[in-house]
Amino acid sequence: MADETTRLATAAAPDGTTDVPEHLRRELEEAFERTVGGEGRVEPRDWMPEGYRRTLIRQVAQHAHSEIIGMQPEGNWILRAPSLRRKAILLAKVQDEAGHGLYLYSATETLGVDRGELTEKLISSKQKYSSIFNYPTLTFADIGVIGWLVDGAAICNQVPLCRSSYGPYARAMVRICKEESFHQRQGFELLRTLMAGTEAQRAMVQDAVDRWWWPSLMMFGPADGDSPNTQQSMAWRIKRHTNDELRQRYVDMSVPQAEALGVTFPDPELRWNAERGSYDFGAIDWDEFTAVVKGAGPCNAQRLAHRRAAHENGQWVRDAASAYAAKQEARRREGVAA
Ligand code: BYC
Repeated sequence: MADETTRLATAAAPDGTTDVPEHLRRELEEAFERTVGGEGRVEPRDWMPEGYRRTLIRQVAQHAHSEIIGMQPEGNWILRAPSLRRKAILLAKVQDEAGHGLYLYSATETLGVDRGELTEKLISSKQKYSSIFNYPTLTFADIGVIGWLVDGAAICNQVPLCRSSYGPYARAMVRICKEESFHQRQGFELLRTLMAGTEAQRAMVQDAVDRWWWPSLMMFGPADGDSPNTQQSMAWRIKRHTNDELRQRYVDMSVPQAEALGVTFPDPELRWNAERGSYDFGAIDWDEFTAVVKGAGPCNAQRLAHRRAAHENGQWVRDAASAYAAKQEARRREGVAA
């Protein structure tokens, strides 16, 4: 962000608080607006409005939690993958998701919150994660469909976030999107292999597509008219497109891929609209979306219980790491004193 703003922020609030005199606050706000409006990047030490900081913490933390919880539906199939090759691919993908969660938690920490604090909020249901991970993975075709559709939706949603106004988030998204592209291709390749197999394998793919299509459309969030955060997030250039714009882009991208694969989407109203130059599609079941977001999806309880148990089982690792860090610090001090 502009040096000017950093200088102002430091002069105004050397202790890092946002409690600055009124005349300086106006200057800071104007400089912030100039940076965001001019496609500049806001960096961690720059002054920023409290609402901007809180919105980012909310969105990036939810995103990080989604990556971490998102390991569970696919992790379910690691031990049952049908070949060593498929097992190695799936293992690498799930590890990538853990990495994405870590980049995103790190980005969130630059906003002054601690990862431990965010984890507590996740496991006590005070913060959300994506609705999509509350559905079960019933067959190995689900692994292909998650790669193709869920990662496909993630790419649609996340590529524009590489241009998000907050520097650490935008930079984390660049690497995440590259890896998501690979994930999507592996999913598509898995499904192509199954589609070239037996009748039963093709039916298994179609069944998985039928179960995942509508939930994947819900990943983009509520319709624009019901999205309380979009307008402000767009003005701050945290989000670059509305939920409905990205959902439409995803539908338009997915239909030709489904045709190439030889599967159909479970939507009788899905058809090309030449006037709009886009596909029309049927109504999303927003009652289902709301229920899943509120915790009543098929796997919400299981996902959270598993995450909670993993956190508790990892306590000894955190204790050991803290004890080691304290010992190193004490040695460093002794060395300095000697
Ligand atoms: N599920 O005003 P809105 C992945 C919440 S990771 C649950 O439109 P916003 C992957 C929303 O948080 C996928 N909650 O919000 C990982 C808000 O609640 P609060 C995750 C949802 O933030 C592993 C309320 O509904 N991707 O792809 O402007 C393997 C109102 O919504 C959902 C990201 O997080 C949902 N689907 O827009 C494979 C991307 N949708 O907080 C793949 C980054 C909405 O006000 N995030 N809500 O109580 C975003 O782009 C935006 O946060 C969203 C929502 C488009 C998701």
